[in-house]
Amino acid sequence: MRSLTMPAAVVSTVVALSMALAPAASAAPSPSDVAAPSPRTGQAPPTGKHCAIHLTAGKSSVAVPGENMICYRTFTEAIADASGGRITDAPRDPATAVADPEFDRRVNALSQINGRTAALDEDVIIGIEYEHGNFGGSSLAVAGHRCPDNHGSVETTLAVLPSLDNAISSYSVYSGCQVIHFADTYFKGAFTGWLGHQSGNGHTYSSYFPWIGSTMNDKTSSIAWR
Ligand SMILES: [Ca+2]
Repeated sequence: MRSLTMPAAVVSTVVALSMALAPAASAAPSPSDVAAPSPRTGQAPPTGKHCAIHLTAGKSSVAVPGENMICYRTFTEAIADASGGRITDAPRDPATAVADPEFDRRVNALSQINGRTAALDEDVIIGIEYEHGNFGGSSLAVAGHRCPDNHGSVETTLAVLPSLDNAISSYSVYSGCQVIHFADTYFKGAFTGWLGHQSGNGHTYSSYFPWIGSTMNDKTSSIAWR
């Protein structure tokens, strides 16, 4: 609001008028999770918490903080961790990264290591979860099995959300995987259905979901990839 100098009585009238109009404006559906794109995208300081969890072979589908999951102040650090040190210069916030086709290409390229396809126990980023709509706020980057079998079997599971529990509003899925979100831990309760590219089969494409939908918004407590 501009700085105004006017008599107190006029100010009171303006305030009263504003208050009278306010209910109609606030009654419009406006999910706070749908973050407006920042006009300063790329310039904003990092906000929130950015975690990386590894769910590859022999590791639990439950996080053990400090063992298979570490949280950071920037998305850059979380992606460096989740990618096994192969992507060290991702943007500091996830919304900027998602808007960059090169970031998408590099995440999907993790499935190829020096010209060969990654083994199932090698770190591949299979999904990223976000606190707000349009990939904003805090994030959780998940390293797990690539999805090699045309979605025939579940490859990676996260039975209890160690971060962003009941807080996910958008998500992306990589490395040819599909993903399903459940409202309760251990894959129970309401769910989204399997979503992502129609055919994985070892290919390296991604799918982006800027809004998980009102039914599941801020409810996810477990996730699986296939
Ligand atoms: Ca839940």
